[in-house]
Amino acid sequence: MRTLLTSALPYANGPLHLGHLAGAYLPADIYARYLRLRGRQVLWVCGSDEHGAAITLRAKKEGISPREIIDTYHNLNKGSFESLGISFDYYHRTSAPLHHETSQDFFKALLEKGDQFEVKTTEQYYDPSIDQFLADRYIKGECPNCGNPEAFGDQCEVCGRDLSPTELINPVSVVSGAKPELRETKHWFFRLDEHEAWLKEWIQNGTVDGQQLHDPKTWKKHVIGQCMSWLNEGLHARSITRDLDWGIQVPVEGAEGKVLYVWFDAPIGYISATKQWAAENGGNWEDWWKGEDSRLVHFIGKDNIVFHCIVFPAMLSAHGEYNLPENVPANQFLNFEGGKFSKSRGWGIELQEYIDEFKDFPNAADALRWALIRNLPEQQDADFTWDGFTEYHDKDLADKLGNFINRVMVLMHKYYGGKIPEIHLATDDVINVNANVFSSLRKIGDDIEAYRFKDAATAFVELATYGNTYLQDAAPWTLFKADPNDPAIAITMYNSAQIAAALAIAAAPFIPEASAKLRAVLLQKEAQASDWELAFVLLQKGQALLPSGHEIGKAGVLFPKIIDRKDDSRNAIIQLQRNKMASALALREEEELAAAPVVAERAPAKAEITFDDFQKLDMRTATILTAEKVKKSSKLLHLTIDLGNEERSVVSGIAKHFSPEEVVGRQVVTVTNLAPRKMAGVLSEAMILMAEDDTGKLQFISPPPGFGNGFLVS
Ligand code: B3M
Ligand code: ZN
Repeated sequence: MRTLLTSALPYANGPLHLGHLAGAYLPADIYARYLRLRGRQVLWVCGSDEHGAAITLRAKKEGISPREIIDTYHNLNKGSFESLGISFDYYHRTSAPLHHETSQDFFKALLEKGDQFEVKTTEQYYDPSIDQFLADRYIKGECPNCGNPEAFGDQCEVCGRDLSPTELINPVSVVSGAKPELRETKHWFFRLDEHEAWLKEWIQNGTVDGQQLHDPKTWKKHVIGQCMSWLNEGLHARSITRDLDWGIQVPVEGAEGKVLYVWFDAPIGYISATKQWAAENGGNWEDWWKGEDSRLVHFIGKDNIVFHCIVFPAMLSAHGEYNLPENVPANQFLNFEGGKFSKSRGWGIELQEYIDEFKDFPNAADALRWALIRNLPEQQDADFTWDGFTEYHDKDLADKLGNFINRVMVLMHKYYGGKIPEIHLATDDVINVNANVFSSLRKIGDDIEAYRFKDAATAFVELATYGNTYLQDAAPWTLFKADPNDPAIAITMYNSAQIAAALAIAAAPFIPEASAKLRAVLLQKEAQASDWELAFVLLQKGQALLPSGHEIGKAGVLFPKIIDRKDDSRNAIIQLQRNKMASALALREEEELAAAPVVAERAPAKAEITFDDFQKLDMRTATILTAEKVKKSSKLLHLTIDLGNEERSVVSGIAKHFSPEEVVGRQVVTVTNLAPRKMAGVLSEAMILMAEDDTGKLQFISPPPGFGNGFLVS
């Protein structure tokens, strides 16, 4: 069985930050490393996404070529990934000739089908001062609905209305400020609507033409929820060409000056990366994409779900022969210290910034990976904090993992000169430890295979805790004082060595640098591709990972604690980050003060109630699992919420303020004991609490990040 993994191709027009890493790269890296360690055939491709209007416009604004931009960021992002141990098998780029050719061939194959495209001529805004048609986002004007003078060509961010550029009053080009002209232009539209029926069946049931391709229970609920809200609204033909001078030429006569839309060519980038890898490493790229014994998994962030679960599968199916993804384990978003990552507001930390500023921090890559893994936004948005970084590092890596392995090494050298002692019979204790270590490795592996990376990390920490408890309870140092030849000491040390070796191996997907160091010291050989598989087989047979007589080396303190009274150097590196946050906050306060809005009048007070009245309310924390628009209503969203031990259907009047995609994964506070009632024909069994801000926009009342569901609010 081959496993082909892809991670979203980052745009090569800016640096990546921690949120990106936690979304589509770190989870895939854990998965890829684990499968390789199990001896499976894996190919993981990624690369830079180097086309699109954003790159073109930025180049125009800065007076440089798009090539300069993409070269800079391709190299920067590729290097950052490498420094953090992200182990792609191939990192390609979409400006490569092979990719252009592959994308054009794909387009031509669809064209030849005859029924996949529709060609339409429409009027679009053109900016004469830069000789370019303008993407919807690059036109601003007055909103016909609310009068906001700064509405965009695709949406008004004040009233939330979806717009088309021609609805704007007094439109101007965002790029040049010029007044755009309407000009006719011809485009190719992909008939996504033709694919709606089978996509629905596939997303909901995992079947295509009655054939079971995957088990939908293995997909994340928020992924299916987002897809279904799209599918239920109905799919439409989508334009897949653009009038731009940067990108892949549309390979049709009469289409000069037109390029493929970036979201058409980018996912094909996964295919061309596979081809390039095969060309350099030998192997047949088609086996990976078309083979019956190949599976395809896309790792992405939630903003890319529709493209990977609807548009690209439709393209693959339209082309024919290609496998569909077996899973798309998309992650939600990661915030930074309570806010969104924002370059302009100086909020967050970029990957390269971390690498540079933590260069003197021991195990910097592993420390960051670990903090992110413990707090991955797998089912709901998560929040990265430096407090969390410190705590996960010190409690898990230093106190549990590092401390245990260190004690085993020191004691083994002290009692037995570093050699695993002989034990003369497999006592119950030996059998027990073997079974526990085996089931722990299996649990970690099962969680990884089910894309539950946070649970896998928890199981890994539990194994370290088990080791510490085992050693502490057996207390060989006490026995040694009484009688250094007590056979119980040998059994304890033999068993502890097995636990330590299992930890060193199981650490590999999460903290690869530390794992490699530990494996070298404990196993006394270079880490091997299938170390996990070998360990698994040995343990299953009740055999030792480190047999009697095997000699282990020595390692110093692996993870020196950050909070350490005697050495403040690591904490000082983190303090620097806190200082940066403080200046960003101060700057923001100044700006906000300068632009202080007139405070809107607050709603008048309501009549007094008794405490007993208040006590009657049953309010609980919940997470929104799925969201879709209620048919024939512009105000209502139909949600399902997770209340910890049950799910409920809720109809909420927030559709004017939030799109369904925006609310999936949000944690909220709900009133759960209102009598159920039907709204627009849909049953509502709870109410979501919202607050209205100065501008009249509704905002969620949310518990702090990572809070559980179903907890009583009072
Ligand atoms: N470059 C968008 C993004 O980075 C896009 C992903 C392409 S994956 C084929 O969010
Ligand atoms: Zn508006």
